[in-house]
Amino acid sequence: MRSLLRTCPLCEAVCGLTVTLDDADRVVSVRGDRDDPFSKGFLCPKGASFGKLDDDPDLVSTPLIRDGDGFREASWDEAFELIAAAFADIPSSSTALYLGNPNVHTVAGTLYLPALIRAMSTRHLYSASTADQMPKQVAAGLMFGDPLTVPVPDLDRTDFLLMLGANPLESNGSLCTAPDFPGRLKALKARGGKLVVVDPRATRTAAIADQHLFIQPGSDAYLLFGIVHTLFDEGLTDVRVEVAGLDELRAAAADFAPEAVAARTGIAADTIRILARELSAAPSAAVYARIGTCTAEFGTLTQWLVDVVNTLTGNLDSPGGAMFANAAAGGVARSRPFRLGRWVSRVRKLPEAMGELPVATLADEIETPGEGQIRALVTVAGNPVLSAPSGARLDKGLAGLEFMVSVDRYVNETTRHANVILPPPRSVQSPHFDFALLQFAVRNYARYSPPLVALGDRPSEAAVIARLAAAVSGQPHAGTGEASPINVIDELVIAGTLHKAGMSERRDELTGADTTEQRLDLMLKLGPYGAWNDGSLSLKTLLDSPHGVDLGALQPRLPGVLRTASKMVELAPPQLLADVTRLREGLASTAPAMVLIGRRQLRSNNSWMHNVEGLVGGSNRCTLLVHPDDATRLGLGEQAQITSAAGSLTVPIELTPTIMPGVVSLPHGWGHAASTTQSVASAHPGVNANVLTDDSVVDAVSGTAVFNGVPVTVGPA
Ligand SMILES: Nc1nc2c(c(=O)[nH]1)N[C@H]1C(S)=C(S)[C@@H](COP(=O)(O)OP(=O)(O)OC[C@H]3O[C@@H](n4cnc5c(=O)[nH]c(N)nc54)[C@H](O)[C@@H]3O)O[C@H]1N2
Ligand SMILES: Nc1nc2c(c(=O)[nH]1)N[C@H]1C(S)=C(S)[C@@H](COP(=O)(O)OP(=O)(O)OC[C@H]3O[C@@H](n4cnc5c(=O)[nH]c(N)nc54)[C@H](O)[C@@H]3O)O[C@H]1N2
Ligand code: SF4
Ligand SMILES: [Mo]
Repeated sequence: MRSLLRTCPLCEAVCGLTVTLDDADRVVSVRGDRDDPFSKGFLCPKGASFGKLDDDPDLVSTPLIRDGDGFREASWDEAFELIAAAFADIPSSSTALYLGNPNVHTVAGTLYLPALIRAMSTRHLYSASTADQMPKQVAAGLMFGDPLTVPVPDLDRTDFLLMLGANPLESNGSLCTAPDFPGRLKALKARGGKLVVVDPRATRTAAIADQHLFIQPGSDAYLLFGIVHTLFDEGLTDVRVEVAGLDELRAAAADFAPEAVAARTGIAADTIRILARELSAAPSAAVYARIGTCTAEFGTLTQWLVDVVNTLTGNLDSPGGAMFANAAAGGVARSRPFRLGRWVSRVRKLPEAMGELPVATLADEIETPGEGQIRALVTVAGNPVLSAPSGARLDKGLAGLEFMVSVDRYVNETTRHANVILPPPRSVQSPHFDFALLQFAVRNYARYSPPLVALGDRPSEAAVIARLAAAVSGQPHAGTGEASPINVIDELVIAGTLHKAGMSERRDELTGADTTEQRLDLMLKLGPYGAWNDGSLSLKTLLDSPHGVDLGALQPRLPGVLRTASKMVELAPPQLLADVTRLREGLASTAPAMVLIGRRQLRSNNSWMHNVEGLVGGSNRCTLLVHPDDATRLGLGEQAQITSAAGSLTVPIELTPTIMPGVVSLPHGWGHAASTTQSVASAHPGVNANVLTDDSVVDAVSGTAVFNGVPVTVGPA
């Protein structure tokens, strides 16, 4: 038995874990690491199940190759030969890549997918981002010049937090890396601060708030514009950073007086005015909005208005307000301002964002004949059949592809369509560093976890992705040692980075057990706290501090982080003002009689944690939340039939007064197919919420899927 330290890879809260392994390298217990300076011992039920997930007997452990209706086990060489041969016959413009959410949590995803993306050399790049946070990134890109420069609420110091469309008591937070988010909210209240939650459902987070406001789904942009209008109207603005576009913004807000948006949002005009006054009067305040407001009709406008309010109230880049983290191994600073829509999708002409096309048009691109029609697909850590809009349509599309490769742990609803499945090793065999999530942390912090268990004869996930990059692009992929694809990629990246920094002679100073660790060493040394910069941080200092290193509270970073051409915060980007016209037209519209929203469940994570007994059942059931008044009015029994423009489902209902009348809520990630190897999940299948979501409806600016505010009809089953 031995106890080792590792960061939890299961959500964005990056908690430190103490993992006890037995002599056969199996995880026997998991505790929160009390000496982690950021998470201080916090652990949620998912983190506690890390061992069960890591040791699930249904995990794929060798490459699988399609064989009739099923799969057979194959060697790595055979699997990659098959992939290389298939891709040699298909033009790269007819190949596509879909990247799922767990890539944000793996070293392989952050450091090696760029090579795979380059190797595929196709415009068909899709990811879970356009079913998630792309509106936030587009808004940040247009306002600050860099889509990764996303401000986060300074949770530990703020006096007033306005939270829209987030439920961190279940999700543990997103685009706001904050271990023990619940504890941080309680501390906010304990120091006399105020928490206001805006949500069509009285969630567990709403239950601990000082005030909860029900809102008509999809109308957050109206509420925020009402606040912006009031700030101008009542002379409450206090802009403390250099901004461009203030006059255009004021003009755009003119039509959105609280009285004009009250009916659309379901929030009284007086309440909106008071919110504006409170945000302006608080010594410090932050507005934070997440998934409920991103995957909605006006997702990007909403994310823009969040930071407009933060700016107008003097809280952008100010302690207790909305601040920018300074990550130890952050991304490379962009040289040119972010641009949106550099190209458009083939079929629906939807805009490119950050090099990606919207996942809401993936099925169109598979189904629609013509040059550039998708014939082959690679998925890495994604389950779009359950996570993308119009999932049933995508399910059919994937079945008809000429060739599909999936890098994934499971045979599931998506990967069952693959010709080849390439499994990553167990989590305990993978290193961990949060390259992406620490850019959105509420405190600057760094922690590195080397693999806890040796790989044995399995390749790392990084090596799998590197070899895949070589195989799909006709490069030699079978080499070992210095000739292995991963080494070739790493040496190129290291040489390029050193050259750019004018430090080419320092190659030999990089330390690490392999070239992946050497890349981390390089990023840390060149980073803001780095040994080759102003500080002392390196791979070695992190290895010497396995509980993690606290790098202090967030510091003001403007104007340094701005990449806009004006070198100012852009308050009125033309691409956003253009969509305000659409928003204005919607002022007069009335909400559909019944709309669908989503929800997250504490012991779940999207589609892939339903195969562990302890994580299914109890409160984690796939039910439709319905208000009792609606149930009576609609004559509902135990089950309801719910129908949208895209599809129809029969689902058990759960009556609760916590949901707004006229709104029903269904969690996503369920709808497990029988023909997978996930024995526990297929015994608790639930229904696929994305049969109901409609891929023809997107947030116009970013192309992001709309999961909240979907018009539906509900009746007895
Ligand atoms: N209706 C509705 N739909 C939604 C949402 C919603 O709120 N409502 N939310 C959206 C959001 S926010 C997101 S992020 C997306 C998620 O969309 P996806 O990322 O497509 O879906 P996941 O269910 O997260 O699938 C993750 C896959 O990665 C695999 N996996 C897990 N760990 C690893 C690993 O270490 N390596 C590899 N290679 N594979 C691994 C799992 O087996 C699973 O197949 O869903 C979106 N879909
Ligand atoms: N336990 C658990 N944790 C997770 C996940 C999980 O599946 N389970 N998924 C992870 C992922 S991928 C992500 S992206 C994050 C997301 O993290 P969060 O953004 O906190 O996600 P949710 O818990 O779904 O909270 C969204 C809230 O938005 C509300 N909502 C719906 N529509 C609207 C609307 O139009 N306006 C407003 N104001 N509110 C609305 C919903 O009722 C819900 O309470 O969670 C991550 N963490
Ligand atoms: S909150 Fe997230 S990071 Fe922390 S233990 Fe739970 S799943 Fe892991
Ligand atoms: Mo997500």
